[in-house]
Amino acid sequence: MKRKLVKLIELPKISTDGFLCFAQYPDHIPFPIKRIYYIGNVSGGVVRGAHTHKKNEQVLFCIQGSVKIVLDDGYKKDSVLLKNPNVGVLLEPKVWHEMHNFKKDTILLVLASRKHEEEDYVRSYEEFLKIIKK
Ligand code: T46
Repeated sequence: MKRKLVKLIELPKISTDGFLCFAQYPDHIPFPIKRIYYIGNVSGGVVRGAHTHKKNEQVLFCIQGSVKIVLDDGYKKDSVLLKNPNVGVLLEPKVWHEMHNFKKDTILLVLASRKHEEEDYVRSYEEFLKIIKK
């Protein structure tokens, strides 16, 4: 399967005293946003994620610090270091993802297309491979 795994989304970054970034649908985010969440204070060396979603679509922004996002569609892997608050990565459904190399001050902001539903997660890599190869 030949598709680009890392799809970056660049937001406007307005220089004020500091900066101001904004994201709105459909200009920057390709889905109506149903949920936001953010992750911080992650211990060094911890890997988060390690799952895929059946339907939920997301965009990840590292609004402080940096974090490496590893993407895997079952055929190939790619990664991106998020370190600019106005540059995010689109996380499409059925892409296995992991977050590595959190810094002490990293804050990861996630915009999601669906409400939280545990049944949307596939947390077993073997199950993920079965789903994408169907
Ligand atoms: C994802 C990556 C990028 C909720 O109750 N509501 C929520 O909206 C979320 C996101 C999580 N949770 C609960 C579910 C678990 O009991 O929070 C707990 C930790 O979630 P999880 O282990 O899935 O966290 P991460 O950091 O591995 O993954 C998260 C998102 O869950 C996931 O959808 O794509 O960030």
